[in-house]
Amino acid sequence: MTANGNGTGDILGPGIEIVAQQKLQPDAKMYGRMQRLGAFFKEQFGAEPDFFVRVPGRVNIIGEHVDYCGYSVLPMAVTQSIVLAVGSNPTELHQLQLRNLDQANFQNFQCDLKSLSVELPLPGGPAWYKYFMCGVRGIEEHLGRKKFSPIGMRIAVDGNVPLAAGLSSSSAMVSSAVLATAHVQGMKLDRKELASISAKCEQYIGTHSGGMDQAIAYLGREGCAHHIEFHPQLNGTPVILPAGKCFVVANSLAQKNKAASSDYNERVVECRLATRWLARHKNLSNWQEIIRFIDLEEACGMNNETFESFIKEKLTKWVYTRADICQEWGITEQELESKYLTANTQHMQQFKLRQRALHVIQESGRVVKFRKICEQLALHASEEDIKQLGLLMRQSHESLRELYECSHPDVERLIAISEKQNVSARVTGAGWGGCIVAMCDSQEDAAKYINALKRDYYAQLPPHLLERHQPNDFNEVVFATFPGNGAELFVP
Ligand code: NG1
Ligand code: MG
Repeated sequence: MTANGNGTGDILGPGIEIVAQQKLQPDAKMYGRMQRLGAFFKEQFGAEPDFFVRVPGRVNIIGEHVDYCGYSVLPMAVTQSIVLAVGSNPTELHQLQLRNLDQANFQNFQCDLKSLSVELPLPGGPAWYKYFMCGVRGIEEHLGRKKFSPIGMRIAVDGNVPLAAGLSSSSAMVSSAVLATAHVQGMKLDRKELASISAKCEQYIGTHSGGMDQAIAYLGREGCAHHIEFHPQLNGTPVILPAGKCFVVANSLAQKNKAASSDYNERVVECRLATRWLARHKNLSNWQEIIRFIDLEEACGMNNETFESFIKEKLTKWVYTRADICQEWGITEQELESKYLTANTQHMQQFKLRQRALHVIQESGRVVKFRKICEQLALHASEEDIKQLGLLMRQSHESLRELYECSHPDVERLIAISEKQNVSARVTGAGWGGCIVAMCDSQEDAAKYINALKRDYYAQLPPHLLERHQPNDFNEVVFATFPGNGAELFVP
């Protein structure tokens, strides 16, 4: 394998059109990772891997907590990624063997694919390999049990996407498993199909997430963000970010493992309840089946403004109780639990339908505006337009903090420092900790901003955050980021 030789380092994917179409070479960094991971693979399994898969994490620039309501988002792939080295398993034909390069933190895993039908979520909390198994299960389901051959795989994993930080390490893992398994099964899938399968199967972890992360993991392209739409079908439009602008990611270091908490699903449940509540007020006979705001908007021919007014008119309370909902719909609490709540939200007593609905509708409007302004800016620079972008990011954050209640005190400290530096920033990903994304006017400004964050945040870390983080230069937790490519498959 060479970094730039002809043929030997080519990306090919017999059966995977997506990769066969773009004949990329691994860049020097990727080449280095492949070398290290290949050596680890050999040490673990005594053979060379057959191919490598790389799937990036992502940063969402705007459009938070709207994907599962059907609305569009505007993320970009980051350079941090999960890399897999994959080989067949000639001795134990049906065994899947997983090894993580970070042996200290991630235990080995092995299972028999023949007796698979992976029952997910696997018991005992969200261990790393379960995300991988979601991907295998996704392909198994897509093919159907009859066509799925339980071909054993040996896999070595190297990930450098920060964990539980809102940069989508989980989806990078699930999507890499989907791509690797699809390739081993000899399937022909395009990027959108792979993204849809990955989005669907990540739900086996127990989170009722939307499809943003998996979509950008496959559709990402160097140099541009993407406007990803989910309705009426998955579609990605490249968006050129304003010339000169530099996006910075800063990790609060407050970790949030969504799968281990019910916060995320609580929001999903509230959105679904709010949708049905409103659909019922529109006298739609199938109101119980309408669970995404976008479907309601379409069914009633509303637009962003009329939808917002409708919410304000029909969802007047700040807090809805179980009794409020049961009375309005003529159902019992048991019915509420069994039909309308998810497995991990059975305990919910209160529902902030108005606030959640307003956030989603207003945020979805901001995404559309953000894209439009970027397109205008590509034609001619305007100070006013740039200001608008910053404003949209700030409004997004405020809404996530106030209406969606998914910020975190450590995230707020980062936001306050950003405000002081006159930089527009917002929490990115699901929130409750994790990262912020900030827009700086130039690379020089970004460098200054990063220094300010290092001085005012990272140099002052409270003990509970320092424990997990040896003080170093913090370059891995606060960095300028540039849009990278989506998933790739390399055959040495
Ligand atoms: P994070 O927390 O970055 O993994 C999650 C969801 C997205 C989206 C965002 C909030 C998963 C896999 N992803 O992202 O679909 O809803 O939260 O905008 O759970
Ligand atoms: Mg995630």
